[in-house]
Amino acid sequence: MTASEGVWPRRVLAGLSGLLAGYAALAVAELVAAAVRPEAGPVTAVGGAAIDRTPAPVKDWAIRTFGESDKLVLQLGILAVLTALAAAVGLLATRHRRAGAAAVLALGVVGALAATSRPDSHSLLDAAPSLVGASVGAAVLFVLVGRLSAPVAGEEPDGAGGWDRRGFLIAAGAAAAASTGAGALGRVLGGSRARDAVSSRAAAVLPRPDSPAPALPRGAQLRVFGISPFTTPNKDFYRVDTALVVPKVDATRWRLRIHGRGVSRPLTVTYDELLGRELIERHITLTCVSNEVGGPYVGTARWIGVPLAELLAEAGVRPPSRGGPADQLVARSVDGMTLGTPVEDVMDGRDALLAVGMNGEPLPFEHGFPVRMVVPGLYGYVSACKWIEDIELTTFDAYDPYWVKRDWARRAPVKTQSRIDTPKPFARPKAGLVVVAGVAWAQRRGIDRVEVRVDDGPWRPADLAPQATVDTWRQWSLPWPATPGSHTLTVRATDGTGRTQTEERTRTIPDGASGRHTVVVTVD
Ligand SMILES: Nc1nc2c(c(=O)[nH]1)N[C@H]1C(S)=C(S)[C@@H](COP(=O)(O)O)O[C@H]1N2
Ligand SMILES: [Mo]
Repeated sequence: MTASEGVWPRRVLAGLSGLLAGYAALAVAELVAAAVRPEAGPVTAVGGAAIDRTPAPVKDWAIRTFGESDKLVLQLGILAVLTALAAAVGLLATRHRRAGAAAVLALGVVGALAATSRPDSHSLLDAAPSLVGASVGAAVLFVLVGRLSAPVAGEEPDGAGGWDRRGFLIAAGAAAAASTGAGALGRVLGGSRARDAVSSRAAAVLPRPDSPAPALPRGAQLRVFGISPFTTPNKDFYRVDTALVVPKVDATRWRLRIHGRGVSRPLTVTYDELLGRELIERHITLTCVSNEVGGPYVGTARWIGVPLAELLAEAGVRPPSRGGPADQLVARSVDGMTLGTPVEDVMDGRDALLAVGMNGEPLPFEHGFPVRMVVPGLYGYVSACKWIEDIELTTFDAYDPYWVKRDWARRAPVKTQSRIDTPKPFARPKAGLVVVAGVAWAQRRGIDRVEVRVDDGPWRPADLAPQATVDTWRQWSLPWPATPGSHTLTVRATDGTGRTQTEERTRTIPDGASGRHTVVVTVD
């Protein structure tokens, strides 16, 4: 064998050794994570830590650009980086075997630091998956690369060509098979927790609400093709959260704790206890502060839940206006997210809910099963904690929750907004009557008027569907005698206090986008 023949495949095999070491490390790590805590697995932990540390403008951009695929994109990115790193470490190891193994261990330390620094990490044991995985990975690399550089009796020990081909193949095959076995076992074990959660959801039976949602007024749903349905089906409801893996919570083991300042009777409630309480059902429109003007992160559901104010009152909580010492309610989720809501808002008589149901079924996992908060009138990040497990009464001075630490506003009531659903941007309708239609929302204040302007023409009042409640959006439509050419349609809404949506455009950060939605169409 000549040196050149030997060198090329060895490079490739070195890269392959790195990949196999990486594969072994991840598989073992996931197996350990299944035993310790699934969220402590390196990919989830590093991804979560990356999300935590992403500057707000970048996060905003990612939500805008990738929409709800942002987390898939992140995971694919992590895998791509890991693949490149693993191959590089393999190449490094053929020159310096120890350095290669040390590099794998160093990556394990990164994973361990990420896992233990997550807000949902409560134990140093969360470092174990990454550390154990990396140790196994380092050993695999050490052995495989050893085969690649071991001169074998009978072959010329010429340095380049002398290596233990058979030994390498056997070791590589064994490593691949063992890793696959470990990974599969990890999946089975990890899956059992998720299965408990899934069966607890399947077994959940929501009682009929004591106070069902008032029937929608006739005509609340306009018959216009292309308009957002008044009630957003669960499968179409927008999803915004930082969870790389949707938390699967077993409702039979779930508890909610209410404690903190001014809580004279701290409470812990179970899922069954919540279902046994007075349940109310309300249509409420939920909006994300990251929604751009005209954007998709808004939806209306029929939420079933327990009035939160009553539960707080039982715990002895008084709102600041009645002398209570806490002005901020901090909700914490099982994945360590924190959201801060004004206590005054939750207790001022609005339908603030600990929601258990969404459009007639138990909350979907993506939307917070078993229990989430819903508070009409506030953006989701200051009110709508999914997978909630803890409510702490505190003050705005004493504590900044997750998004506030990242420069979003402490208090964020929903801004009056309106959206043109149809025609779509760059549509090419035929000249003649074109129906312009959409939705407008100003939760807590209601919508009084919606107007549409064509190009620089006068504002023309749209026909409003009857208002369901001040907490829901309102559909509107306007027949427009469209003339050929390019036209800009603009919409503006006026809320129940008589204030018209501002023309001034602002970014979503810090407290929600303002400005008017426009759609440009070409009439043929
Ligand atoms: N645990 C948790 N709850 C959360 C979030 C989150 O990231 N984690 N995101 C909030 C934000 S920003 C919004 S807009 C709403 C979105 O709720 P949805 O995904 O059910 O539409 O959930 C809120 N609750
Ligand atoms: Mo949000």
